[in-house]
Amino acid sequence: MSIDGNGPIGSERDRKEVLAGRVASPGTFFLLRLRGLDIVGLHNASMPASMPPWWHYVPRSMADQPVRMLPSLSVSGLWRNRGPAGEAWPAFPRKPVPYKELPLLGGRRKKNTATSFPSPPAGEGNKECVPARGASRDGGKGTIALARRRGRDVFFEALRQEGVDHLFGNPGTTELPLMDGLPFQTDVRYILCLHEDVAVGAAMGYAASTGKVGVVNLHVAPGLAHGLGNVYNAWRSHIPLVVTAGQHDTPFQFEEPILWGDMVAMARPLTKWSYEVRTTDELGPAMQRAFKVAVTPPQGPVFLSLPRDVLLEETERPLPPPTPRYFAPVAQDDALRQIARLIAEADRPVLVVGDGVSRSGGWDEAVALAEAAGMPVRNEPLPHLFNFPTDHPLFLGPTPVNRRGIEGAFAGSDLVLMVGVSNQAPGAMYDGRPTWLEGLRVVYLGDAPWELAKNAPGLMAVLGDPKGSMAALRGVIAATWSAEEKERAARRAEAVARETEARRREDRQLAAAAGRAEGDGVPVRELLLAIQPALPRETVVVNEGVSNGFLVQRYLEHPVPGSYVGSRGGSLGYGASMSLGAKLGRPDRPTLCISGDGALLYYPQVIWTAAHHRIPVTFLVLNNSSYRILKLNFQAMGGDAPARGLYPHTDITDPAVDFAALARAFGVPYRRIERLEEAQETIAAALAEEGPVLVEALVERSV
Ligand SMILES: Cc1ncc(C[n+]2csc(CCOP(=O)(O)OP(=O)(O)O)c2C)c(N)n1
Ligand SMILES: [Mg+2]
Repeated sequence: MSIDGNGPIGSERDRKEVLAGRVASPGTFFLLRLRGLDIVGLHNASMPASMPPWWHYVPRSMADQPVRMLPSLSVSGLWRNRGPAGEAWPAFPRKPVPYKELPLLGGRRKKNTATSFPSPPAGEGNKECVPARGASRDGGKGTIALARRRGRDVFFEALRQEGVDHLFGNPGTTELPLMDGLPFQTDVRYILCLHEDVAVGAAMGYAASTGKVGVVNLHVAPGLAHGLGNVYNAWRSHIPLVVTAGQHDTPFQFEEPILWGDMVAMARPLTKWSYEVRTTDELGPAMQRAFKVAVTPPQGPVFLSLPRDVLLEETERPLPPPTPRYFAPVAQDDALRQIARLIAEADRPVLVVGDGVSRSGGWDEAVALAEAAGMPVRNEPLPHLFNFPTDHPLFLGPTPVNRRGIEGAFAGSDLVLMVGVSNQAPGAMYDGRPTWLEGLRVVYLGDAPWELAKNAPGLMAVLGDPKGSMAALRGVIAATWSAEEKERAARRAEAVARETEARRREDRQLAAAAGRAEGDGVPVRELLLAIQPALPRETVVVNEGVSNGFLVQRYLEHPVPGSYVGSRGGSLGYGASMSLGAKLGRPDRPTLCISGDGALLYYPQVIWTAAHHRIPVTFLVLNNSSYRILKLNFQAMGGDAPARGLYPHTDITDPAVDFAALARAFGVPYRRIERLEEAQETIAAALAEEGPVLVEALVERSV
């Protein structure tokens, strides 16, 4: 629950306030003062009829908890200094009582002092919620919960059941029923974003950093339209999202009121499932299905339209329990044997790891497979994630996005094993030939059937969970390769390791020689090499570097799972937005967001959300005062304008954007990198700040 929009109950701040407050147990209720409000909860007990519906149940897992755990638990109700019937609650004593001396409800002291709620065991379903005795349907046995509560409370129950603790959104009148429920639940923190596309991007970042589903609530039709850029990115990047939007009351829609639109149709082409919930009874099952569809491979966004009446009306229907989602159909043994044979017979096999590897949790399996088979490794082009430790001796680097780059990357390879790769054309420039090389001998393995061999035909397309299938493939290699074949693989691995080491030496020399190269601004490659030592290993780099995006992939390390977050969609305005959710999902990891100036200027108000909710992201803007990529692409296209040195409407000058003023406007500190030697220290200092910081680097402009 968020009170006054200041974050969820359970924060350190609450702990201090509870220390200063007092819990009393008048009968079976508990009472405490938090953030200046008197909060009353019902503790698995009899239930006055005058209570509003959300009091009718408490989670079973809470029923036995001593009240001293309250800061991490659900509080069932909230009142401002009076009870539901208007009567005054007992006054709080003036003198604080120490936290540990708070009386325990039910008198039982549990050893368990965990700070989070255990989720119900699979199959227990709604036994998690026990009704108040007066409200139960089974003579008070308390085993089924048929509590009446509003639709919007069911919405929050669904989030809690999925372990989703952040909801990103931008509200309007049609979202007020949901907002009205926010103060009465403790599990979800609402993050206010000042544009719907920011909210969707933040949910994407949250999904990327937690592996959970990102949930976002948008305003009705035009609000959804605002968010579709990032829904597009999520769709191309296979990011599991439950995108919701408020809709007008079902009977009102006939009149086509202001802001109304057919949102189901709007969202359909970019989602796996798009649906308008018709009744409050249907809401729980619809939420359950939405989560299921979003996470089933290939993952992706789903959309639910939530009419106001659906959220405001009451239902007794229990929320369906989550279906345990265990997805591990390992590729068939016969197929794995054929793949193992193809690798054994190849001279220069290469492994390409795609986002499906990270999503299946398969980093270790990819490393073990590459080592066993002596295969050098590349990350897939235009990745959403990095899928192999970049500091591993077998790692060759990222894959370029255009035909020429791909030709170079795979020159001489006689077998490419692509695991968990999205097979889209990753670049935006067509040069008259297919991006993926005809004639390349490719084996596809992954859990997204549509992607397998989608563009270039291959030797084999094999359906299977990346993690499990790579582990099994390694097993087949170990069991079936001859000693000679294993020896050959080991020699290959050694040769690759030597190449990798030579490349790393070159990088270090570049970094050391940097500084001399500065012409019309700080050179970006050298800038990245210079800041690398300031980045702790756990750092999450969110990349929207656009013309410099490939350098971010290539010259920064992404050594552990989750180190890199990008988008496969290319709809600008995702980076800074995603970094909000990425940091909220993993507050323990330093988060550096690298954006082009043009990219950041899609939604500079992201910085306000970071400041308001105190989300300590370092925003590094690579300011070249231009849409540089468009100049480069103009040159590649060879049009009439660039032949005369003209690049119409690609400069962000006159006036130049004042990023220092922008930082000031949103209330965050500002730092500037004008020279390469300032870079490392500036980034280290920014990352060490407690809150968000905007760092502007004046980078080279030349094309
Ligand atoms: C929503 C959206 N609108 C427009 C574009 C077209 N576009 C692609 S790159 C780019 C410019 C990016 O400029 P900047 O972020 O400064 O990066 P730079 O090219 O300078 O490195 C634009 C406008 C896009 N990809 N997405
Ligand atoms: Mg730029």
